[in-house]
Amino acid sequence: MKFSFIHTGDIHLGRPFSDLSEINPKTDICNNAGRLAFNKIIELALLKNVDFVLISGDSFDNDEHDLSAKLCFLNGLKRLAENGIKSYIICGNHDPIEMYKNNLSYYKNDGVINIVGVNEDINCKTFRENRYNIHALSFPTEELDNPVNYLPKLTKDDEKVFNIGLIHCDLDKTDSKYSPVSREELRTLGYDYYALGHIHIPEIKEEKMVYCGTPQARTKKETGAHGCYYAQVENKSIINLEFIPTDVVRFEKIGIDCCESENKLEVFEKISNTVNNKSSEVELTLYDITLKGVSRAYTELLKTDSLIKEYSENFGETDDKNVCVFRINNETKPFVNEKELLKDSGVIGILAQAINNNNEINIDNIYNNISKLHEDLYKKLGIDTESKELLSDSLKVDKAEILENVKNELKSVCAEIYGDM
Ligand SMILES: [Mn+2]
Repeated sequence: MKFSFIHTGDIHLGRPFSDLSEINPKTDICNNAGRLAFNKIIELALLKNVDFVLISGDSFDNDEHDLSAKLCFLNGLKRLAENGIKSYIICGNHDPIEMYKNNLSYYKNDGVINIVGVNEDINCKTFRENRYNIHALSFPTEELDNPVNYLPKLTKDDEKVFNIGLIHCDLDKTDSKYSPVSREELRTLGYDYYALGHIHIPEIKEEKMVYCGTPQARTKKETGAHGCYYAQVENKSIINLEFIPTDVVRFEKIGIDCCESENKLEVFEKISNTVNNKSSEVELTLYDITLKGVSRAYTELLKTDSLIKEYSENFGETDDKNVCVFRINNETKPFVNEKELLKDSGVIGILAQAINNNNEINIDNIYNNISKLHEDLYKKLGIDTESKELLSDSLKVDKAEILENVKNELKSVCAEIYGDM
């Protein structure tokens, strides 16, 4: 008893890229990426000659179902059908059944293409085939409660074959509007594979519970490779579960150390060298850069209105490679002369000396020194003895809390001055 399938979902056809507003890198590629990624999945299904394709909800991004998105989806499913590959599709929170009902003439279930809840008055359905059952649950509207309230437990006959749950849900959540469910609850269903949708980052949550992720990332949060899962089943167990990338455009985050950079130009050159030395595995890799470290370029970077705009104008066009910087986040720290800090007569000086003197920072000493500093300040400001005593009493009461605060302050000041310690 052998068969294979592809698990995809969260295709979000029609969804534009976000986070690219400031610059426009190769807009055409980005505009077509979602459709191209879906087409790659269809090609993959044909190449692997799988028995069926699972789509775990959110095929479309919104109720518009614009014509090119509809065409892309329907043509893909038709190509599968023409090659004897069935498709099982559920509706998610972005494309619930009620949206398909507005476009009913486009979507006709024929036993080969199956969109659960469209052309029928149910939202939960079990497809019983020779070698497998698929228990599928669609969102009727944009919200749904716990999926185990709908999905069936297995009968004796069901247990003879491989059982798949096709579910759009928020796993490990309790307060979600989008079909929240715990792993324990899912396990009680006793299925052999849970084809999950809703979360856009691909992840095998545990042996049988898999989020396929979106085949094409659209936002800077969706970093890394995106694709689908290809599964081979033999004798009621999965003998191979493989993640196959299908993305055309990829978001990557990199941190760049600016310790050695004297000015903005040097920072920009470093960014440019870094990204141009990377090879893109896809048509376009979009880099989200974070500048780090203590740098002499700090003030110049800080004063620049839009680093990404300035970088793109001067460095963006020079490369014809398939990499592009789309965001520059400045987290550098100011360069500080340690000797100057040690000479400081205020709190900073006390902290700097404490750090300089000892690896084991003596918090009591710091506290006493700061108290002394305050005392001098009271004298200067002419605060009378009584109110000073009251203040210092209250300080004593909260000493533990104050020390904790000083400790935290100290940590953040250290990180600011010396970089992360
Ligand atoms: Mn969703």
